Amino acid sequence: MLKDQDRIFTNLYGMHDRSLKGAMKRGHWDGTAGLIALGRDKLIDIVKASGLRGRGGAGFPTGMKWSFMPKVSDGRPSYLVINADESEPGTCKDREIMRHDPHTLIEGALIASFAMGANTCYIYLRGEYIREREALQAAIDECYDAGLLGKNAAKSGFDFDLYLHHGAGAYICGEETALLESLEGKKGMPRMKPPFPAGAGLYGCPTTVNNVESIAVVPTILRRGAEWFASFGRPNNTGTKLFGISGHVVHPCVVEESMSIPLRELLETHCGGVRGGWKNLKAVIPGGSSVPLLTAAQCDDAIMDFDWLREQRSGLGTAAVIVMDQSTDVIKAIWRLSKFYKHESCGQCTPCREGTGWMMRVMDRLVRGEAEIEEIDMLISVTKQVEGHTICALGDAAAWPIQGLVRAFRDEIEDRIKARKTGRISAVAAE
Ligand code: L3W
Ligand code: SF4
Repeated sequence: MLKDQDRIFTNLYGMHDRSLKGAMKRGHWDGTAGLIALGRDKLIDIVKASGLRGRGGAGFPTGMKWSFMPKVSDGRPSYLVINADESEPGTCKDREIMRHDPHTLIEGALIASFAMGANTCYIYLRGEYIREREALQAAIDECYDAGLLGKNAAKSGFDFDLYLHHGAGAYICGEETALLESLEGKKGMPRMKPPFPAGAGLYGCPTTVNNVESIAVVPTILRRGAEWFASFGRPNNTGTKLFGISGHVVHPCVVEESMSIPLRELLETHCGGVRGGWKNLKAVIPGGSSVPLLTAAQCDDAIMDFDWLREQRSGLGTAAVIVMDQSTDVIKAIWRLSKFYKHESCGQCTPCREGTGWMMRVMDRLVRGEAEIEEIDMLISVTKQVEGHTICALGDAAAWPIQGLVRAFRDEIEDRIKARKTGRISAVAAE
């Protein structure tokens, strides 16, 4: 379990002075110019050595991503874009950083932008995040007034501007290239990759898109050292991590813990455990709605990191842990996600546009027990035709939870169909 002194986001735990003065008391903005003076290569090397992997869902190594940005400008400006479009169902960890610790993010934005040669950074904020917009904008204004942003930011000799852009509430704008389209004033539709944003991103210029948490941990990594950060978790899965736990636990919460913490320890230490006790657990979605669920048996040994969960054919994703107890209609829970993905598909590629509708309609009948048993295999076949055949990851995200459901709960699906046929149950009311 993480000790208090090893928490980066100390202000999430009731201190609540998010002003510049409060942030400085906690050590933020202390010697920032000295950190910048380390130079671009050294900063990137430290982030690489820390083992930090992207906290937005994919877990791509952050230092490596930064190293893709041009060392010498070809005349085009470079940009850092911070993805604060936190919309993955179950996920509300970045919200906590922006509400309570906005200066940690802003200082991280300055240092990261310097490391990538970007004089401008945009924070793309989820449309529904009104309080977070107020907190961030107030902090940005304070920083401009104090000379921490703008010309010669924080007396570093580096000119740096930071803008807050408020989105309009579309999930797909959290996909990095759709986000860039939206920032350019267009419809939020994902672009084909490659080219990756580091080659051609915002306005066709070199761009790195990073998650809020990935950027906000950087100043502390630099102050406390790469080795300190790398001392938490397992090899290739290092650092402290925010987990957002919701569903059937006694106290849902967002908490910072060591990467690779066992799931059971996470829930029992911080959430009062599963409602009705561990034996009452039915399933857990460990990383936001896009990853397949874990069965209760898998949860017994579950380790909360990228590699362990990937080996279980699930994923850490955004570390949004959704807990379901025995009272859960798990078929209906996954059906609700299917409805979400159908609604959020941007519609530009056929397998996703049509496939999400197909999947939702079959799931609709499975919930009611009205399908034929053979349709379960047909549904899996549809998921395989969507998975890996689309422009962006939303297609995969729609397919994987259904595959996980059928892998783990096929008996329950079949039982419902049989019970409906024999008149043992009536239609389960789907919303
Ligand atoms: C240069 C290469 N750059 C990859 C970069 C790429 C991106 C990052 C990860 O999806 C996942 C998705 C959601 N040269 C590169 C390269 N990059 N190869 O690395 O890329 P990628 O393609 O692995 O993932 P992605 O498209 O960024 C993110 C999943 O996260 N997810 C949802 C997250 C939702 C939120 C939210 O609401 N805040 O984060 C949860 O699991 O399904 O699989 O920057 O450019 N060769
Ligand atoms: Fe749009 Fe879906 Fe294609 Fe992504 S996979 S580009 S959301 S249609």
